[in-house]
Amino acid sequence: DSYTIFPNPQIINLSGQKISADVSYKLEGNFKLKPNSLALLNEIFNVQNKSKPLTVIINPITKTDKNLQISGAYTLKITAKAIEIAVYDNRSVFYALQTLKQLKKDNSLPTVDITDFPDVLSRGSVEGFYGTPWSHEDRISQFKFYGKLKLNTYIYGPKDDPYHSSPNWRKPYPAENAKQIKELVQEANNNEVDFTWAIHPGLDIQWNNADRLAILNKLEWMYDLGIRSFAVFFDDISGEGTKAEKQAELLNYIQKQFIEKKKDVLPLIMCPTEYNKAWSDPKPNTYLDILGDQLHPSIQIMWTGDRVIDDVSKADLDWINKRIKRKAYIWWNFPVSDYVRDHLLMGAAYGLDTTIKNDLSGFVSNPMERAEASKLALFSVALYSWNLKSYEPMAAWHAAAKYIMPEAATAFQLFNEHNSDLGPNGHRYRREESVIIKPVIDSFLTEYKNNTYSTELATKIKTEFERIIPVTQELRDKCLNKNLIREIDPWLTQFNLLGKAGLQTMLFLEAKESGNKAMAWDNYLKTKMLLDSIQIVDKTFNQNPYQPGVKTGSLVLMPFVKTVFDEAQNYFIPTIANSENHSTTALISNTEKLKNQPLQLSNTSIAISPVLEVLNLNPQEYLGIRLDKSLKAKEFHFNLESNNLMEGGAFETSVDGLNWQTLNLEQKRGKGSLKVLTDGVKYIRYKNDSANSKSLFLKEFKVIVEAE
Ligand code: LOG
Repeated sequence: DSYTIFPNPQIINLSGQKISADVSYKLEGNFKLKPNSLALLNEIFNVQNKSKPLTVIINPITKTDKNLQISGAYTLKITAKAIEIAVYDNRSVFYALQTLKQLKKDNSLPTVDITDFPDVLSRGSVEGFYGTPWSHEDRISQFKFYGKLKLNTYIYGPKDDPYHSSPNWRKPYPAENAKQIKELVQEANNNEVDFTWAIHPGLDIQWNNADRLAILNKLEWMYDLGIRSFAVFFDDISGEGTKAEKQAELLNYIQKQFIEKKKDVLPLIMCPTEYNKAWSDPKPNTYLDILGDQLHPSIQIMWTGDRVIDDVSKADLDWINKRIKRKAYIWWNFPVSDYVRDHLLMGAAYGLDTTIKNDLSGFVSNPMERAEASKLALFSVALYSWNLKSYEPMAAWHAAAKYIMPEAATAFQLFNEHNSDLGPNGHRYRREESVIIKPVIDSFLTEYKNNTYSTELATKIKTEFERIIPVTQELRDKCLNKNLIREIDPWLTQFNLLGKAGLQTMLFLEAKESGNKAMAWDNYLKTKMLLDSIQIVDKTFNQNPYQPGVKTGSLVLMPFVKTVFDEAQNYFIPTIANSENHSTTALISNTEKLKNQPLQLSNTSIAISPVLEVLNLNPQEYLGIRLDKSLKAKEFHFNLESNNLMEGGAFETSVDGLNWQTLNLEQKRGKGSLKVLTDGVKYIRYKNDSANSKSLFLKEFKVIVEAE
């Protein structure tokens, strides 16, 4: 028999024997169990069968092994005579029993000797995304999942909770929210999860006594709700709030006046303003060094890597740890999708260095606003952060699909395989997708362009589309987790349509190859209808104001279907091909931060994809759009959320990109629009003509167009 335990124990020796677990148990030893562990014991054993109870002995760890001096560490020895468990703390008992539960198969337990401990002290998630915060039910469900997978940390910090951030961080939660938070802390405790509550005061904090008391008051209120772990976030702010000395002073004040006085709270965590290398000042004695020198040594500092969204490597950690003079607490921005909201991030969790266990103090993942779907990636985070060197991303990804949806694992895996990449995005973070079929598609297209039709390759591609079509129905029918299905439902609809459209394109090619023009025409029309349906789904569901729509198979499968479809269109009606012409449409800007920001293009509009974080425009910097020469600008809509946009700043248009005219327009707090634009305008931009840097938010920058 083989036993797979998630996460993988550090040392496990199976001796090949089995004992019955269909019996009751008798507790011995001198470690007092908490109700959550007692409940687990009662679940594992058959308490009705009192005939020959198994002796379960639980004692504190006596071994001097340094590895076992960490919360959650345990040893577990099963022999024919007894189950002996040694523990570091309550969490250890709970984890030893989670392992025991996973070892139980067909009412028996293997005789085994396990020594187990986590590589990373704090492991879990940071609910730190923009968008709709998780629901109460979502969070409860997360904690149950974390308990089973030995994740011990949840940091509460949804950007769009007004009581976590501005405007209400100074105020107590309304009664209903407070009640829910109390319940959540309970549920977290039951699952040995530390519930960390974070405050995000930096958007409007004043560095005065009133505001530091406001923070202490808020932390007190949260303490009264049961919170015993706290964080202060300074990410995504500008102006006064960003000063390193002031932040350090405030945090040290909280450390002295609150953390040290309470005695029963965990070390304070902070997220810096410069939370990744790309956005940090590289010069010595600047922001990060100031935090490193001045912050009380027991305060943990979060870090996202070389960039906002990035892999995690030894070199990054060496760089940052030296500056902050402590081990970084990793805030991993995966599978968060708040900057690519039309995509689901169901890919494998790869890009994580497996040699850095001694270089980090925590590892938390920022997930998607879709809580249940995020469990796929969080499963891998649990495996990685518990036992780095045994982590294999692909194996973990497959295991995750089986763990989360045993009732339809193969179908779920296929869905995940084709819903991994993010599409082009300002952070330049991409994931591989459709890796099994991609080489087949590439070879097929190469041969096809050389006028060779490979029946063998075509059949393989067709089979893949045929496998995709029934996945949607299967998942909707079989999946027991209804919330998961609700979250991904529009993508399921789209995935089915993609399968059908793909199949029709392959049938088109077959018919064309065999010279059956009527059949080819029929398949072309069917493909067209399916592509129209895909378009309608994209314009109907998930209509958020950032990246509206529903994209599936966007890296490999969809582009393939479109390529073949264009081919078909050209074959029958060459004149109507390429109705949307955006060939020279582009974003124009001289600021580094927008270098990779994508445009959102349609037949009727061009928009810069909104940016979530503050954008600092230095003097003379601009941002705007160039229209393709075939297009005429009709209207202009913008929202740059700023109170001083027009003080030394202006909107300008140009015909040639060289000579610029100032636009006269109405705006309020950086928001406005203009109905008619002069004929011939091909460029439109906002420019900072002042002597100072300007902070704004790129919420909307959109030109309505029509063909010239
Ligand atoms: C925010 C975070 C957001 C994420 C991805 C940090 C520390 N802060 O760029 O709230 O979910 O990136 O968009 C962030 O990552 N800012």
